[in-house]
Amino acid sequence: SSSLRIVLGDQLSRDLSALDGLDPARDVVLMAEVADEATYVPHHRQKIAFILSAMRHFAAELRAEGITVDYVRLDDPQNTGSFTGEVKRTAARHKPARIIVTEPGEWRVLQAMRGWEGETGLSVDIREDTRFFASRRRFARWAADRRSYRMEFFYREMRRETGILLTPDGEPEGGHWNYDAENRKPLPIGYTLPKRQRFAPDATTREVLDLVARRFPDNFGDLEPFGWAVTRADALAALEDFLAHSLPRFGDYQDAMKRQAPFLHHGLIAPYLNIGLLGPREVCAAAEAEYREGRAPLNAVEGFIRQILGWREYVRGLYWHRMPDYAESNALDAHRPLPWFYWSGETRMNCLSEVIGQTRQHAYSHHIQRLMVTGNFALLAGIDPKQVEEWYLAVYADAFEWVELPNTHGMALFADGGIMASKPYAASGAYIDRMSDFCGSCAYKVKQKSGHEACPFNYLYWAFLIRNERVLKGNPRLAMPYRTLAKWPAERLSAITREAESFLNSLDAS
Ligand code: DLZ
Ligand code: SF4
Repeated sequence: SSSLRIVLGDQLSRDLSALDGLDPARDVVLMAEVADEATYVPHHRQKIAFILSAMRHFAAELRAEGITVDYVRLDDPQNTGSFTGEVKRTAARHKPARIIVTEPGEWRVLQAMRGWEGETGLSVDIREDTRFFASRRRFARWAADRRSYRMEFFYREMRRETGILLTPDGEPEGGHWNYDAENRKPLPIGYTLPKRQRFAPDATTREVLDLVARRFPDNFGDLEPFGWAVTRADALAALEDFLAHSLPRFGDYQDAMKRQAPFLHHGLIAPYLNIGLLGPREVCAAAEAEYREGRAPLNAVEGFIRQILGWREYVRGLYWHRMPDYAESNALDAHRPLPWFYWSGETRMNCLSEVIGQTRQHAYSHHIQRLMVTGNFALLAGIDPKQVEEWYLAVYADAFEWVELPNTHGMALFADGGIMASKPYAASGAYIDRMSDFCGSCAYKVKQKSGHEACPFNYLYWAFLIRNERVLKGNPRLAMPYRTLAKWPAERLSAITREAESFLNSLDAS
């Protein structure tokens, strides 16, 4: 009997479980551009264009194979604007015997999917997303009985299970699991960065860019220049470009930041992985081959593979393991509204205006900028986690809730109280100065601790520790700064708190 197969905008993989066993003679694939998905957060315009264009290209590839695709466009007058509405409409049109879909990347969509049997009267087969190394069950088995989940241990199990970067006797390649200590170098002065391959929009992408310009004139973010790959073939070319020119130095300068240099040696493939144009297995295998063939050093390859085999799998496991409660915690009781400059980029703090500017231009900024600049500021300022999370989910082309939420809520904001991170990633201006060239041209002085010219990160850092003393003081990884604080007279502490409050109160909320 016939089945209706559903492919969501972040499920653009030919080996998707929802397409397993598809019979082109009888089955129909539904792909729908729906207003709900474009508006549940105010996405960056490039992110919307990227997803819609990739969806249109993927539909064309399925059709070229002889598969029937019912493709609903955003501006179709019949479009109901929601997944559920489009599933009902398509089911009524084709009268399939059942519906087959792959579990989605967001809790809210899974809730909707669970209502589809009731809505359509058809059986709905929600299949596992087999594109990940670790199933949700596999992660749950690891997480059972643990109070906190440290990525490093999960990652070692993944290495053991997959054999990636192991010696023939099952030991970690090179004798260590982790080479992070080698991966924290600032960029040398005058260093020439590799040029990155970008992809010129074709006719399909042009049409989508016009659509997005018309429908979302006021959303955050530049629409052009648009340089993302929107097909698997181009995503593979982007991967090749990264492996050949950027991977060898990826490790050394993983945490470095530089003005006007948003990409450095980063992979730029998270958007492709997260919508399904590339798979994590092929990406890890390709990176491992670079090491085995002697084209890239171990610290780079291990660092890169850890992001995918370790981090990416771990955050996804944690998301499904802890949702929906995970999103609700607010361990540091943070309630300040998101400052308007997160959207406008208008701030005299140069690090923030650089990173937000890159984000606006490219719907991208690299991990250390997300963690240690925009994330660190939100942490120190005590911004409401929900507002910060909405911003991260909206502005990055790679952001879907399964990956965005744990990274923001747990890693950047410590809002989960330490389920993910063993300490808050709080840092003063000195860290940003060491890892970037942002401070030299800043209106503030990074070495100044107080006064109107002082780098705000400096007093915000101490004010953060003072404000959260009750929750954080017992944390062994914060023993050093709390010992320092204990030596300061009470007037000094209250002066820091006053200075931080008055700075934060001067920021316009969004
Ligand atoms: C993010 C997004 C956007 C902007 N638009 C669509 C769309 O029109 N159709 C679609 O199928 N998916 C879209 N997506 C991706 C979905 O939001 C994503 O599948 C869910 O968040 C589940 O991960
Ligand atoms: Fe950022 Fe402070 Fe450096 Fe300015 S001085 S760029 S605010 S860290």
